[in-house]
Amino acid sequence: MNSNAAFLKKLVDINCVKFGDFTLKSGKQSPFYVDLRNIVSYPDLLAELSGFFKHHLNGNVQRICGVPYAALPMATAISLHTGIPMLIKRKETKNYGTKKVLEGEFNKGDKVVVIEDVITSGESLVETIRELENEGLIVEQILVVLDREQGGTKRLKDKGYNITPLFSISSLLQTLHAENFIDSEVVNKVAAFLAENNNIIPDKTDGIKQLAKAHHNPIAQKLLDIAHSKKSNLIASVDLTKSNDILHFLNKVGHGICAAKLHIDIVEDFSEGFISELKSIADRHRFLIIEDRKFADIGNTQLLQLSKGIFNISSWADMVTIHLISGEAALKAIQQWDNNNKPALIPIVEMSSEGALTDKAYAEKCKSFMFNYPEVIGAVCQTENIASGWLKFTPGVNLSTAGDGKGQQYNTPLHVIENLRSDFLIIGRGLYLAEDPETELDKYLSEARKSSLFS
Ligand code: 5IU
Repeated sequence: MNSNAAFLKKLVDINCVKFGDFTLKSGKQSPFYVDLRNIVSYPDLLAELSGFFKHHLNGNVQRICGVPYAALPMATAISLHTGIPMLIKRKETKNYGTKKVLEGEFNKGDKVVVIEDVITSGESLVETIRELENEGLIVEQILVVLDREQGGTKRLKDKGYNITPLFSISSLLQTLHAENFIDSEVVNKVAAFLAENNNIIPDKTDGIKQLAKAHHNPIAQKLLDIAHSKKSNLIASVDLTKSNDILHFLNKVGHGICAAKLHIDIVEDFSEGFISELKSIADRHRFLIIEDRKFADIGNTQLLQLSKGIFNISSWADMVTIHLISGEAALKAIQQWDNNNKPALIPIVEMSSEGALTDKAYAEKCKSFMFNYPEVIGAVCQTENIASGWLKFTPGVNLSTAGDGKGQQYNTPLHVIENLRSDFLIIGRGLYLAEDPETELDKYLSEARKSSLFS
């Protein structure tokens, strides 16, 4: 018996691979079951496995990262075997604010190998990779113990990743059958199952659904739910100055946006009637309202600006933008504010305009405290990465990247999604100045839907 066959046989012996009738999480019946976690009870097997991994490892890999939990001991074994340092990716960062996504030392640009136990649709690997890349790591290689041959490996390859499964279910069957450990009936049953389930398409929007469920803030949950059901992460920035123009425009594009962003102080004919019409359009088309007020004063003044004056912003805005220039105390004042109608806060960490003073050091300072406040749901930024689970909103988005001659700098939707890794795209003149905003909206939507929020 060769070493592969002996190893695979041992996996069956210790119940990591079972044949029979199993009900999967999806409710589907499966003739086999794989769970490699039990391998931790067999250090000799773990050591053998790390030998297989080492054989496939690229020479230039600088860090090893296992996907929790099953692959963590595997990554540790490889690290001990090769001397390559390991990183631990936290599983639970989403609800933990400022806690680190990764434990262990690394530099941006380090090449990492991701270790996974089993790949099915590839969904969880896609999420892990995204988080590693958000931290500045380069995913050089992905090594997986067992490919269930249900579409995941192809999915990762199509995305351009170098992924190698050590074994596949078919090779496992063949090997075990050749050694007479399983009979033809089992082989045929599994083969029939694989033929029927060779391309599990993960629910395209499962990621965003999960994100919505896990989010600490109900307004963010609502925004994500809307984005999920409309499959749109577009926010229309409606910088029109007449209330009828605003309402008319939103009636046209409302079906394809998850939020409308306003500057209420530029509306020439503001009235309470305008707000009630705005809200009814928002209800009808299911989108939220952001007031881009960019609060930037001391705590007490901000509370007055939020709730007093003719605009009474907190009575209608779901979200507001806020500068953190006055420091943490101003956020704390909003946190301690006794008001049932508190809008969610979107701090401005970086601005899109040429020569903006929001540099790296400023962004770091903002990020050092803003996630401690439950009202904060994410940030407005350009290049900065936002802690996993918080939302990244990016303005300065246009299909044409020529500036506006007044300092605005534009990026294309695809650049913003793929390179800046933003969750929500804020489009102003690109939409409301278009001759036919609805047709233009479709163009933006088809780009915006390439976001990993929907994949
Ligand atoms: N906006 C920016 N950049 C920023 C921030 C806000 O453009 O950094 I903070 C606002 C200004 C305007 C909208 O209301 O987003 C962008 O409109 P255009 O797409 O028309 O440039």
